[in-house]
Amino acid sequence: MAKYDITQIKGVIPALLTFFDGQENLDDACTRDMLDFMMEKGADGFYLTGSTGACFTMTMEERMHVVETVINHVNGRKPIIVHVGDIGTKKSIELAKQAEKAGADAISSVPPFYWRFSKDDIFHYYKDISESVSIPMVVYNIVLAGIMDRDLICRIASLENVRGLKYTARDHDEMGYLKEILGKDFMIYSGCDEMGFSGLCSGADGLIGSFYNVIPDVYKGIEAAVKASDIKKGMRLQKMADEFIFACLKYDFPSVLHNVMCWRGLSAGHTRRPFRNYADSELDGLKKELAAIREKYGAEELADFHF
Ligand code: MN9
Repeated sequence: MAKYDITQIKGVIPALLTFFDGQENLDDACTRDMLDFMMEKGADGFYLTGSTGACFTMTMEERMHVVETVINHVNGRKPIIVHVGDIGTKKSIELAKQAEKAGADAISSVPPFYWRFSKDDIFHYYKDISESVSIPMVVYNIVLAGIMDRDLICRIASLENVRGLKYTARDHDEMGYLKEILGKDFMIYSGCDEMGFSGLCSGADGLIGSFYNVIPDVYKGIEAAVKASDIKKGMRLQKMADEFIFACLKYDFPSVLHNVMCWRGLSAGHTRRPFRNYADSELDGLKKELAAIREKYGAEELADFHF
């Protein structure tokens, strides 16, 4: 049973990586360790089996297994949003129903992709999925993908069970506008980690993204700075986070995140093909760059990384 109302789902929410073992099988023990680490560092909830979680490389059963493993382990301590997106509505409905049954607090989905679906097709995709369950739906709009415009988002947002939007973009005027017109109880999550500070300043209720797997604590600092109207501190932390992110993004994503998490003293598993796994020795340059960022900012937040 869902435990949290959508309006309680806020703060820093990792779009959870999926942790595989060396043979590309799901690694449940590793997943539990990673959840513990993130909760210790302040994660306010989890967004499962999204693109950071390599969902489109997984079978339906595997996606459901991750959902069950995470929900059982988190055990109501934090809210859980499950990404159920797929190109087939029927498959997404199946995933949505399982998520609800497993105890998820909300579902989410990217719009159907690959083929050029009409606006009506996309509207009906969200309608059919959101009406198949009683937990709320968070629409996921990656602005750069150019699939949904403002009118379509507002049309989808008028559906009864659609209660939030994950908005991934590098500018926030549109996001702020949507928050304004959709109202305070319609939750908006900023999805671009490089823009976390800006997102919160522009009215986002929370942050959902991939780097919160690795440095959730840095973003808790950003969130606290915004709450305290400490612009200087918020900007400094975001600048540091940006340099950290840009350094990592010179390598294949999300593969590299598994290695970077290991440098925090964790055993962060593997990704699966076609994503590649890096040998640590291939990442000496990245270690040097991240160490230099730590030095430049005198960053206590990065103190426990072994670079
Ligand atoms: O979930 C992620 N966006 C995409 C949101 O994967 C498209 C972000 O967290 C990015 O990975 C991050 C790095 O660019 O901002």
